[in-house]
Amino acid sequence: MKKKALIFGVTGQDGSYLSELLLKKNYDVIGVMRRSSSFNTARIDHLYKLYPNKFDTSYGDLSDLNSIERNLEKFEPDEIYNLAAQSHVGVSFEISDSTFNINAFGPLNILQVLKNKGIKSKYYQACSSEMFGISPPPQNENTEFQPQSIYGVSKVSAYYTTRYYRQAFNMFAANGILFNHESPRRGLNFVTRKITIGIAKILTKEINFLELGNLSARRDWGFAGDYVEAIWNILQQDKPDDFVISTGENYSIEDFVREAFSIVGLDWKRFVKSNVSRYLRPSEVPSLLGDSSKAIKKLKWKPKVLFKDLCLMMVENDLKSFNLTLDEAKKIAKKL
Ligand code: NAP
Ligand code: F7E
Repeated sequence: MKKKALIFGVTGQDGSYLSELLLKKNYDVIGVMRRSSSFNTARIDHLYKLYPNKFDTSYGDLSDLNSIERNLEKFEPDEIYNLAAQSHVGVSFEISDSTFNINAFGPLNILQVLKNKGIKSKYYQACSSEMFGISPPPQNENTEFQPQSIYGVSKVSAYYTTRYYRQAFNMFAANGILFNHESPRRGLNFVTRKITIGIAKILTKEINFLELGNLSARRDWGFAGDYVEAIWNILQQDKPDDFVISTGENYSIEDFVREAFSIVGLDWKRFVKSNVSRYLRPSEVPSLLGDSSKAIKKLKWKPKVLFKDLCLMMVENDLKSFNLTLDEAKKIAKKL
């Protein structure tokens, strides 16, 4: 039977890839989006056109309980994916109240409505490797949470809230503990995308150098397109459970910079200023490296795109947005 999915956070990186995946699987998809003063649908505009009868959006906000109630009662979805969040760790040091409100109270609001109204949707909660914080790598489902930011703390809260509703009220509520995942649709102020678009801007002389913070932190970077398959899979299990999703490889920010600049033939050291104070965080998560053995075994999931291909995909995409091919970029780089 055809399924209906409701996605909170549909305008974000993962929301757009997950919508595409579900639409290809013949779901009806309703995306909940908040009102914004400028258009925020660039990542999903193609879906309105491609799937006019299967894809639509509805206004709602995780901090607005009435809007959650209205959407859940109106659509009564088979599956709910809560991807909505203030997702920038660095920014969470500056706007901690709203980060906590959206990321921790948001899931509580949704789960309370589901329970109180007796709506039987399956529920997916987007949790994060940031919850592990300073726990040494590798990290898996049994690793202690030692978050280093309000973002991390808010996701720990969302994690336990989801488990609580599952255990206390027998609801199908599951957590995905996803490690960093990137793509050409990644927000411009996350470090990978900042680097790849920075290269295009250096080549087109829009900027002379790129300013970054701490280059020594290590991250386990995967491709968002692969990770939404795991997200979907988590809700297709017989029983609700929690899963770590990662590649099992980690690299430093410096490694990413070096690899990305080398794709166009530039020596990164000439174009990158590091340890720029405005990009340093009051507390850092030094090394994330996921152990996804459980997902590999139970979800039969594994990542397809790894570090080098991910870098190449993102660099090529950002060059393209400046009307440059890789060959043209290499020629310009030789003259810089
Ligand atoms: P993203 O691109 O920042 O998207 C976040 C989405 O949440 C956007 O659609 C945003 O809407 C929406 N949103 C924010 N505040 C909201 C509110 N008050 N009410 C309703 N919607 C709101 O994040 P992402 O990379 O796709 O990540 C998806 C989820 O996975 C997030 O929960 C994130 O914390 C988590 N996560 C991400 C990663 C990663 O590496 N990408 C890793 C682990 C966990 P606007 O477009 O209007 O801002
Ligand atoms: O930082 C360092 C920074 O902002 C990665 C989110 O999706 O993944 C993401 O959080 C690292 C950090 O991602 C700059 O200090 C250096 O060590 O790209 P990021 P994040 O903080 O790991 C987790 C799993 C999530 O759940 C989050 O939602 O890079 N870094 N220089 C920098 N970071 C940024 N943003 N900008 C810099 O200039």
